[in-house]
Amino acid sequence: MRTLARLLALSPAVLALVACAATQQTSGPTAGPAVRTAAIAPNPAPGDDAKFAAFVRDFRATALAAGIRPEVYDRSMAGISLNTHIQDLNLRQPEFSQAIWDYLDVAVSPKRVADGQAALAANDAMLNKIEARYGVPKAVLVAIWGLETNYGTLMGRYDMFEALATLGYDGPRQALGRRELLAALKMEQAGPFQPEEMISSWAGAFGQTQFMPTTWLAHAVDGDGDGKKDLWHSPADALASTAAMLAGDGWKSGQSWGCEVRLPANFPYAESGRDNPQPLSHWRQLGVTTALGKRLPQGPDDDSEGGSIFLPAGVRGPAFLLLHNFHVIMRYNAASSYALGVGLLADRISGLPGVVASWPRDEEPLSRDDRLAFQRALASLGYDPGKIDGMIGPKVSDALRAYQAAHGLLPDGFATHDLLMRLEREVAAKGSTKGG
Ligand SMILES: [Ca+2]
Repeated sequence: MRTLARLLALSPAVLALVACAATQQTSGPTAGPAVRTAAIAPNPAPGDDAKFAAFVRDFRATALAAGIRPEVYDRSMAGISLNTHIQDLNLRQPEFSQAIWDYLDVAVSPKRVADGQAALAANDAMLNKIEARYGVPKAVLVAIWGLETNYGTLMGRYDMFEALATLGYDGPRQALGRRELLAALKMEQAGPFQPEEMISSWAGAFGQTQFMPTTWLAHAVDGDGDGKKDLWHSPADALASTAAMLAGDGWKSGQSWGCEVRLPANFPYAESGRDNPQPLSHWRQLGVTTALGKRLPQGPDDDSEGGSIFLPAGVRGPAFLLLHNFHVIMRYNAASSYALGVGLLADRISGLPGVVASWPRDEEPLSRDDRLAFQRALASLGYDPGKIDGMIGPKVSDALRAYQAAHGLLPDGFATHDLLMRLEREVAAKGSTKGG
C-alpha cells in the first residue's frame, strides 16, 4: 500500500477504511492464481471495451519508448479486460470512517498477536539478519507483514496488469495507474517474472508486504540471496525490502515509534497534535509520563527532534507520544491509524502490554456528510479546515483545537457529534444575526 497511500494523499485521520480497502477488504482468501476475467463483474458500458482495447494498444508505444521489450508488453497485456469490479472500487467513497478503536481491535487482535509471535519465532534467524543489517526492529517488520497481508496469507488475487490498466484507463487514479503499469512492466522485465505470477490487490499493491511496482523498482532487495527480488514467494525478500525502505525513509535505529503516555490533570491540550513536536524535556517538565507512570523513554537525539502528543480519540481516550519513527511508518502507509496499529502490534508481539487507557466507545463515528459539514462549519466560522474533502486530518484537528481554545473548551481536536451540533448552531446564529 505504501506508495499508493502516499500518492493518493489519504488523509491520515480518515481512519483505516480507505487505507485498508485495497489490501484487506478486497483481497481473496489466499494467493491463488491471478484473476484475469471480468466475468464476475457487471458488463462494461457499451463502447468501453473497444475504448479500453484502444488504450491498451496506444499504451504500447509509451511502454516501448520507456525500454519495455515488445514481447514483454504483448504477453503481459494479452487477454486483459476492463475490470468493472475494480472500477466500482476505484470510485467508492466510504460513507463511514471506522472508529480507531474498532480498527485497532482487528489490527491488534489476540490472534494477530499470537500469529505474529509464531511468525517471528519461525523466521527468527532471517529476521535477526535483516534487523542487524538495516536497524529496523524485527517486531516492526513482522507487524507490517501482519497488517498488510496477515503474514502472507492475503496477498490479493487480481491480475496486476488488468488492475493497473483498469485504473490507468480512466477515473480518479488514472495517472497513478499508468505510472504503476509502466513500473510493473519494467519489474516483469527486470525480475524476470511471468505475468501470471504477478498478482496484486485491486489497487496494484502486491506481495507479502504489499509494495507498489514503483516501490519495488526503487527499494526491493534480494533478502534470501537467490538472485531474484521475489516479494510474493520469499518472506525474506519482502521483509528485507520493507526494512530497506524504512531505513531509506530515515528510520532511527535504537528508537521506538513512541508509547502510550499519561497526561497530568492540567495538561495544556492546545500543545497536543500529531504533527506538533516538542522536546521530550518539555513534556517531562509538564509531568507527562509513560502510561504506567514511568519516565518518558530516551532517544539518542530526543531533544533535538522531540515528540508529539497524539490524542486519536480526544481527551476521553488514550494519549500517545509519537517519536520520529512513527512518521517513518506513515511513509509506508499515510494513515495514522495504520502507523499506530503497526507500533502497538509490534509492542504486543515483543511481549509489551497493550493500551492501558480505555477508548470512548460510545462515540458514533461521523458520516461523510457529517465530516463535510464539520469542515464547512469551521470554515464559515473563520477557521482553516483545509480542503473541504470529508477527511478529518491534522489540519481539521488544528482548526478545531483553535476553536475549542477560543471557546473555553478542552482543545483536544477530536471531532464529535456534539461539537458538530455546537458549530452548526453557531453558524446558524451568525447567519440570523447578519440577516436581521
Ligand atoms: Ca530472493
